[in-house]
Amino acid sequence: MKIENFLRVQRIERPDYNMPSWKPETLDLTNWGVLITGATSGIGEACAWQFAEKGARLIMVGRREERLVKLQSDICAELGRDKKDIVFFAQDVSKIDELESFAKKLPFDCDILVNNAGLALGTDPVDSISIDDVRKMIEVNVMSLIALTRIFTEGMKARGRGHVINISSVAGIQSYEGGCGYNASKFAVKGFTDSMRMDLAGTPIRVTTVSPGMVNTEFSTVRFEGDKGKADTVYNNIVPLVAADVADNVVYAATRPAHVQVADVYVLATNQGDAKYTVKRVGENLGAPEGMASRVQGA
Ligand code: NDP
Ligand code: 8X3
Repeated sequence: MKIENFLRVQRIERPDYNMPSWKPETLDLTNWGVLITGATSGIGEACAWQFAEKGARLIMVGRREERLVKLQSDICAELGRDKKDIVFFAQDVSKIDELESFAKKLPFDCDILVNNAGLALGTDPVDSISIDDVRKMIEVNVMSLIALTRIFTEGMKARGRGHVINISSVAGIQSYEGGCGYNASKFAVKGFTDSMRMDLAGTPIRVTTVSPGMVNTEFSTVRFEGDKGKADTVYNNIVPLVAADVADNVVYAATRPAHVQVADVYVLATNQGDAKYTVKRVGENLGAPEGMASRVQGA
């Protein structure tokens, strides 16, 4: 439908749009090319599944090639998709000098860029933080995201469609002790994304940040250098988000009608009030009064 007609139908000729039966027309992602960085685990992997389920073509990126091989074959088998539409590249996105040539190898256009690859390293205070670790966080969380955005927005602009979805964090909204390197990187993501949204305001390209709180993925295991026991204490006696919850937010933003730009999705676990200082470890009933736990899920 032409945009003029679409707007007329949406805004003028649809007297029923306040009725309970009205649903927004969602964007059909069939054959849209979605590039997801950090698709080998956690939020990126969950995004791959949910975008594939919507009919999008995928370019899945990460360093662990064996995981990408398996993910490609699992998605194709489970969803009946063709391997030529669900492709992967083993690429370290922090190798900024390689990204231009990486982009030239892609078999189809990137219409939706999900800048998800990222990590936190350590919880040391500022006077003992490892500068090497900070550099790694800035390179992956910030520099690669900026470089990939620079590379792909040019084509999106020329083709007249596109969406950049940057995975930020509650850590980009609120700082906490022991987070200075990671906080710096995620505040940078937020600053960059808000600014680029202004740069692209005159185009059909939409720009979104998704800013989650606690999500139980490999994130904390990476942060604590593989110490799973330490990682598990982060999620002790609290029901955290899972990767699919965040992927659901990402796909929500991507599937809104073309004139709707979800600027930011800030999503926390129910028993989390902020990044670290209001985390109520009240267990599986989410803090419902004794005997009322079954009501939590809507029963
Ligand atoms: P995971 O550790 O499960 O996933 C991180 C992903 O990033 C992996 O696929 C990893 O792939 C990829 N990655 C890391 N470094 C590189 C690199 N140099 N090149 C390419 N890919 C890389 O964590 P999450 O899924 O939780 O994290 C995803 C994003 O969500 C991150 O940006 C994180 O900061 C953010 N986030 C996470 C939260 C949480 O509580 N879990 C909360 C808020 C935000 P590989 O190692 O194979 O390269
Ligand atoms: C990851 C969540 O709380 O460790 O972005 O910063 S947190």
